[in-house]
Amino acid sequence: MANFTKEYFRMSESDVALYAHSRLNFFDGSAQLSCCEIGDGNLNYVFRVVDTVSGKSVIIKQAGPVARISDDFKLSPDRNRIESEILRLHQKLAPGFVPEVYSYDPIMNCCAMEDLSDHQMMRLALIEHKKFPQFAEHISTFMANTLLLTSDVVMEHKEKKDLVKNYINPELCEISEDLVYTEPFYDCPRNIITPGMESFIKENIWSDQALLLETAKTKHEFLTNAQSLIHGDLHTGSIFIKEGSTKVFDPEFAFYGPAGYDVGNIVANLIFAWANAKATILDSTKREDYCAYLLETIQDVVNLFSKKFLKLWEEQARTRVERYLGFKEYYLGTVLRDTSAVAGHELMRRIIGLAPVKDITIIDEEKPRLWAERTCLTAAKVFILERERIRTGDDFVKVVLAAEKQIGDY
Ligand code: SR1
Ligand code: MG
Repeated sequence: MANFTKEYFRMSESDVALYAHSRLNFFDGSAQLSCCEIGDGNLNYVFRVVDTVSGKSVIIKQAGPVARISDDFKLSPDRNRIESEILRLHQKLAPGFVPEVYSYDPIMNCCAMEDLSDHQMMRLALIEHKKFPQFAEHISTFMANTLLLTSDVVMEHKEKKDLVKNYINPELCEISEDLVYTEPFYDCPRNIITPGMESFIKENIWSDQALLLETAKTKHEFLTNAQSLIHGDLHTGSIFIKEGSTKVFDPEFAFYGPAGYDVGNIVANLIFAWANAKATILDSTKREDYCAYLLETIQDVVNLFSKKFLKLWEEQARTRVERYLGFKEYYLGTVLRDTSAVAGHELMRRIIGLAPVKDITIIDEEKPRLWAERTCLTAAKVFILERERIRTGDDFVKVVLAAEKQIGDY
């Protein structure tokens, strides 16, 4: 029988069923366990274990030594510790918005957590054109709480520095430094480019010196601004959702970085859903209705986040310095500036880089697909170049509508 207490190995489905029986204090002795690998992410192995007698179930997530998407990425399994600890911290800071973690195992580099099979991955739900009217409320609370309450605005500075140390995450950060901030901006062999997009990308992205200069600035902001303990990969594939419930998971990229990184990722991924809807819903009334809902959601996410961030600041700012007149508005302005830049980077890197998103790759007709990619890249440029003026929900939506107008119909 496999020994789970001595040395790490990558578990098969049957190993995981045995592991759940012998190592988790979760199932009865009489349980009949079945196990299935259900992960479709780029990095890890995710197993669902079900007791066919009682119906009880659990998720076990194991980190491998290399990424699933490519052996190029050798990754410390410490990411599983970071993920388990951050989920527990997020549960304290934003109760109800994360799955419950039952255990973390530093030998097998795996954690056991709540099975959210009654929810759906948000990206897939948006591709099915479902609406979630409470999402903006939920995610803005999650982001305002987790980002402000882990910052120097609220935390005692030495305690905050302890967290900076504990969540140093060099290998996962390197992935974002390369895939988000570097590779989309030159003809990198790892980039995946849709046939028909080559000349658009060369002319509009790789040859634009002003844009390249701004990406150097935003990359160094990401490298050096230890502002908040960020989720670090807050796209719609890191969210489980159902009517009335939003659960954020997968915080293995967490580290102390710019708060706007999380907000910008949410905005960009809602724009991918919008581009998908524009390109795939044939009925014009349904299309315009769903697209309007997504734009309104983007607007609400930005505006509600700003409102909640300022309110929480008033309630929780720690010292007199943070209460000087005008400082909180100045600080929020820098977070929104970074939100804009990151929205631009996320849009670029999912169209040009190694890790595309299904919202776009699922568009199988050529013309709408090229339209979606060009529109996203056009908006992305503005988000990066004009980030100093983009501050409100309305500003974000106007960038999307202007890009749509500029590219025209497909
Ligand atoms: C090598 S990992 C590629 C991407 O998948 C993750 O979800 C992150 O977004 C990362 O950039
Ligand atoms: Mg992930």
